[in-house]
Amino acid sequence: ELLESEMVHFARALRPHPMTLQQILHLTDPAALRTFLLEELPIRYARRVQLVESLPNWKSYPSMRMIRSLYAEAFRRLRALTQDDNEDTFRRTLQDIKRKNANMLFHVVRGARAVRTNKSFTDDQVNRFLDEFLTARIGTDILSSQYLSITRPDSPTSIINPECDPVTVVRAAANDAATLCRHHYGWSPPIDIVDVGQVRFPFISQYLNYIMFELLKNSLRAVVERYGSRQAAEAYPIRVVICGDQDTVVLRVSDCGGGIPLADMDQVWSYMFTTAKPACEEVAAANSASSESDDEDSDDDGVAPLAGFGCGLPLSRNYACYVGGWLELNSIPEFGTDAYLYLNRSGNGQEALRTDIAELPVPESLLANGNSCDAGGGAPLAAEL
Ligand code: W6P
Repeated sequence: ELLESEMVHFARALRPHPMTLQQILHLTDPAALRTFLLEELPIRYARRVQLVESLPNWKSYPSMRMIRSLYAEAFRRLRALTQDDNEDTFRRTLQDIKRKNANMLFHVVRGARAVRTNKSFTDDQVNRFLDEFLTARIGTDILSSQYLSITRPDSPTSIINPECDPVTVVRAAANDAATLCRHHYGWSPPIDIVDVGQVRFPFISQYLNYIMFELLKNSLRAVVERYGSRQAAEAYPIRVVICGDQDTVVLRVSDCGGGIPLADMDQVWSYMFTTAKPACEEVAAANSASSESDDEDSDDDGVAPLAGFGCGLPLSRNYACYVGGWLELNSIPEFGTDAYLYLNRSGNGQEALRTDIAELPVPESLLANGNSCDAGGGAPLAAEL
């Protein structure tokens, strides 16, 4: 009860403080960062709880119940800490939260797809929910990772690379994507990396790697399917251009893989669609897997998170947008596709967190009896969490 009302208070009366990569990069004093995070993370987790509760009938979706309870638990554990606890206690708490939340992406995308099967929402609404949720998740993830990175006993460092070299990142992503492509198809099309001028900028290398790996996989697959052999594809290399000015780093990936039908351009950005398998099959699988209990950890078998999950493009754009970047796809049907990734070079873009709360409905936990709500009616659950 105390926890519930405290979470409501945090979510409604307090605001997260959107940061820039430059600011996070310079949070290098463990004690100061801990003081900040002891206040900031509970605010952000409480809002995540409230975001889940803003979905009508969220209680009828096992994934949503699980997500809510994971964040409520994270909130509770952080609020139980005080300034007097030592750095190690705080560190272990963050590590534990991180470990418990490792499959969050899987749960929320699956949950959102299940929500969508009830007709009370449009794709647009569910996609917007996911964009807001996932952007907020990147934020807490980076802040926690920053603390864990600067307090690492072996080599304390920042989660943000102040001198991120996009060419090095692209080369690594291209090698990985080509290896995967060869594994899958037996050969892989050529990739040309055009390095125009020595760009260095503060960024999270893992995120840039994720985005470029995702784009290159798509281009490779398109070229493989269009040309059929390395020899035939030799004249149509995938080209990556890396350049930009003082303010912006631009990475363009061009392929001659036949393009995307213009009518399909919208669904490329939807979390609800996947080229791997139809979203409805996954939802069906998810529903049957979770109808017995809330144990949804069947995905946790060491496979790379979200491999083949089918929403790499919207996720990539979400990463890009987190600090004021942008990702765009342009198709020439029957010819090829250009992907443009724009990133803020200064590191001064603020986290794209929603800081207003006016539109959020009164949280259910404030309402009289717990089993309220209407709209749709998902499968009732046997057991409460
Ligand atoms: C395609 C489809 C696609 C998606 C994303 C990036 C590049 C490409 N190329 O044919």
